[in-house]
Formats: sequence, structure tokens, C-alpha cells
Amino acid sequence: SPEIITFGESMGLLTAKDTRGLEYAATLDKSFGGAESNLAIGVSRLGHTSGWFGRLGNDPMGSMILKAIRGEGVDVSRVRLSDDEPTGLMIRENASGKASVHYYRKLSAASAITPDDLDPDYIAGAKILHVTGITAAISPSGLATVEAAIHIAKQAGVKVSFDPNLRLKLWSADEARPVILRLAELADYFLPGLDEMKLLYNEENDQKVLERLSAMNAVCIVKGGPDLTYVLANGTLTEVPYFKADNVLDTVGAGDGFCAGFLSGLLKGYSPQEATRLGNLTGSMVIQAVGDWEALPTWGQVEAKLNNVAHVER
Ligand code: KDG
Repeated sequence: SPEIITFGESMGLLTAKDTRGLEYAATLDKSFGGAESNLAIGVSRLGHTSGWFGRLGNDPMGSMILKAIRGEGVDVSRVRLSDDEPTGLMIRENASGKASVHYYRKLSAASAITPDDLDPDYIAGAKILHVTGITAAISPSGLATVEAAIHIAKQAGVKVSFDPNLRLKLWSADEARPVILRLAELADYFLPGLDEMKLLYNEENDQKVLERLSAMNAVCIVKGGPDLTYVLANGTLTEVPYFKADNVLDTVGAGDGFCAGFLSGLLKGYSPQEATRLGNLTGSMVIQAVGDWEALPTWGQVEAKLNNVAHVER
């Protein structure tokens, strides 16, 4: 099995760049996204083995997504193609500078995932299982699949990493709260954003949020502090500063980029604090280009950045 296994929904991504918004845009850019496949691509680029699965429609978008993820060196051997449901879509627009996403994923192939899609031996052979709250939100069977996968991992001694990835267009904070807090208690590594926890705890005060998180069993890595990431591990709170991003073009995917660096750091034997530093770097690189995963760095690019190797144009 790959070292890191994850699963969830990957969708065709259509983007209206026109500042008049989707309604008046004449052309759309085409790519794809999905928090879990972004993570798997990031881990693979950093030189570790990763596997991603989920259901895709047996359609052109599904084919494009499958080939691209496979092309990134991610194991896609457990992906299922569905003749009955289509690949989901998300359409992004930036009307008058205001970014919005419109999801077309309600009856998508991915949302029909069930615990039967899990290969227990495949999961049991991994080092880390990474799941997100998006899969828990897309359908009741998606949530059941997340729970079943965590159960398999825990039985086999595989570490569980959980990113809530709260998407309020999929469920409300009230709906998400009990589910996410329950799953977080099962995780070894809980990787929320500070803003997400404020909503889920209904608590505005940063310190109180951190205090509540420190009562959890999991090592908690809280993204999105004031230019830093908080690490709550073994009863201590550490603040790990961000790397400076000179040219922020698109912040979508920063969290997945962080998780890719963090989990790869753990595989390298780093402490949670050292792994967070790597996550901060990989997250900062993703946001300096357009796209959810395209700018995820290779290990060579990470080393060049850490060693200040100058870019040679030609
Ligand atoms: O984390 C980035 C994701 O938001 C994106 O790639 C798509 O999974 C996605 C979602 O549900 O928005």
C-alpha cells in the first residue's frame, strides 16, 4: 500500500475569469480540484507514496481527472467509475472581485461512495489515513465511509489524520459541529483552521479556542493564526511562523498544501513542530500560483527554497 491513503470527491473545476461573473462570462477555464486529491498529489510530489480513491463518473471530466491524478504518480487503483452518476462539478467566479464557488455535486458519482468501496487490506497497509469533513458532508453514505475507514485504520494501528475542511455550502455549522467534533476525537492528527474552530465552537476568542483544542487526544495543528500555525502537542503550545509569500495569487488549496507538507514531514520522522514548518512552506508555495494543486512543490523545489537557490531564467 502507499504510505498515505486518502479518499473523497474530485470534481471538474470550471472558472469564469471574467470580472462580470459567471452569468456574463463567455469562456470558462477547465481544471479539477478536490481537497483529498490535492493532498495526495502534494504528498507524491514531495517524494512519498500516496493513494487516492473515490467514485468518478464514466465521462470525459472523470477521465481527465483520473488521468491527471495518475499522472502525478498517485495510486488510483481503487477508484471506481460509475455509469449511473456523473462526475461532480464546481464552477468558480470572481464577480467584481468577490470569489464564489457553485457546486454541482448533489447526485454526483462521488457522493454515492459507500463503505463497500473500502479495501481494508489496502488501508491497513498504509502509514497514515487522511480524511476530511468534505466527504462526511457530501452524503450520509460518505460519512459512513469516513467512519468505516477510520475504524479500519485504528484497528490496524494506522495513524488517522483529519482535516475538517468546513464547506458551509455543503452543510451548516450546526449540522457539521457534532460530526466534526466526533471525528476529531478519533484522529491522531487534527488539522483545522482557526476560523473553522471559531465557528464550530461558537467561540470568538482565539485563546479559548486553543484551550478547548488542548483537551483533545489528537495532536492539533491549527492553521490560520496571525501569520503562524499553532501546534498543540504533548500539552504544549508552539507557534510556528509562516514563510513569506511574495506574490499571493490564489489562496484556495493552501490548507491542502499545508497538510501535504505536514504529513510528508511526519513520514520523514520530523516532530509535529518541524512537520508544521514544512507544511507552512508547502502551503505558502501553493498560493503563489493560480489553481488548487498545480503549484504544489516537488521536494527539489522545497530544498531550493530552503537553501535560497536563485532562479535561473535561461
Ligand atoms: O481545498 C481546496 C478545495 O476546496 C477544492 O480543491 C475543492 O474539495 C473541494 C471543495 O469541496 O471545495
